[in-house]
Amino acid sequence: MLSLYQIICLTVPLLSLFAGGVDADALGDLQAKGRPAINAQLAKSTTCTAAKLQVRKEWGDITVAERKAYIKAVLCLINAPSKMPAGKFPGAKSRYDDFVLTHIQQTLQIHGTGSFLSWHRYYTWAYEQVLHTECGYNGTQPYWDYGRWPDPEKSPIFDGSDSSMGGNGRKVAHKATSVGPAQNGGGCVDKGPFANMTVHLGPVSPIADPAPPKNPASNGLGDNPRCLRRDIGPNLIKYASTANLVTLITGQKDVAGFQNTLQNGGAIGGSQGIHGSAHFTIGADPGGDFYTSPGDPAFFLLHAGIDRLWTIWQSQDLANRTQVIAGGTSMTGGFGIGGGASGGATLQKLTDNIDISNISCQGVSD
Ligand SMILES: *[C@@H]1O[C@H](CO)[C@@H](O)[C@H](O)[C@H]1NC(C)=O
Ligand SMILES: *[C@@H]1O[C@H](CO)[C@@H](O)[C@H](O)[C@H]1NC(C)=O
Ligand SMILES: *[C@@H]1O[C@H](CO)[C@@H](O)[C@H](O)[C@H]1NC(C)=O
Ligand SMILES: *[C@@H]1O[C@H](CO)[C@@H](O)[C@H](O)[C@H]1NC(C)=O
Ligand SMILES: [Cu+2]
Repeated sequence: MLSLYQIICLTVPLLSLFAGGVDADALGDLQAKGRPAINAQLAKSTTCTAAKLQVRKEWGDITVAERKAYIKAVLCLINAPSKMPAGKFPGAKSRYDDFVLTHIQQTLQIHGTGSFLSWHRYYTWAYEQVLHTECGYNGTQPYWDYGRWPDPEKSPIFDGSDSSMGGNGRKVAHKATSVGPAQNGGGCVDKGPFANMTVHLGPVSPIADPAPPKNPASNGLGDNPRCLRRDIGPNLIKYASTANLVTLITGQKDVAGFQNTLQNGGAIGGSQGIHGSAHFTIGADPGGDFYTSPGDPAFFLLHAGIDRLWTIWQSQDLANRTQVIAGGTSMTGGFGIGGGASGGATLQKLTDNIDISNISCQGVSD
């Protein structure tokens, strides 16, 4: 386990710097503005040095060969056996499912809490490490810059080509959900490298129409084989426009405001916030399930994008924004977004451990 303090100080400089000079957009400008502060910190560090930088890039800025190498590694995880104790979690069939399982089990402790940003940073980093150590991948985790692709079905991420993260779901008749209108898919993903992917875990909190089949176990951890579905369209991603991303970063001066606006919306981000709008842009099943959403492999591009936003926000005032967290230990137990102290949560501390269960990576386990 790492403490929240460690994850913040170890991984910001190592993991979250991004290619310079690529984006001509306003978010890229903020990234460039914050870069000197990060460079200065790197120059002072003996452990997080420039030589160790892993530079993550937007999917649209990597070559087709690089996309295919990433896809190949993800398929390797999907085809590798689970490392969870045999028989304990019947729906954890693959090594990929181990990640989904971990997210399901911790959902209420890692959203709307003090660890939202850092837990997902560590989780995405662990995934990137496992792609390296167990699947021979030598690139970095690509990210999704939501504002760059207002029509996501036409983006190289979701265009259904063999160098995409798969296409939309097949267009089927379906109804609006609680978070937005019916979009352009709704059925099984039938184009690209993840066509015919089988999802095993969940659902736990499905909103998709038509509803996915119920999991045989009430905790969603039973085996429930079904196709990967998506319902991609432009209706929600507009809340994660470049203008809104910039407003988030320039408008929020403390980490509570930053993380809560990101997750909760309000004036920007619609009813679901920028984070939720990106998730529900993938939608359907399991992408639209709060607990099971990592079951869609585009999840990790999405969360590398969240990680990037956090880093850009931090870099605008690095000294004040690196070792700070705010919020409680449980989404439902008080101190959550807008919540007061009640229901048994405590305030999260930087010394609290961050736990990604049995997923071990580079010598760091539990
Ligand atoms: C990284 O992996 C790609 C695809 O497998 C390969 O072509 C390339 O040579 C590798 N690069 C290094 C530096 O090992
Ligand atoms: C998906 O399954 C269908 C029906 O079994 C099959 O025709 C198609 O070739 C499969 N596609 C991929 C990419 O495996
Ligand atoms: C940190 O924030 C305080 C209060 O806003 C400000 O006075 C100070 O200059 C900031 N520190 C740095 C290093 O920017
Ligand atoms: C982690 O692995 C250990 C040893 O295999 C096992 O006893 C424990 O139950 C596992 N934890 C989870 C959450 O699966
Ligand atoms: Cu999550």
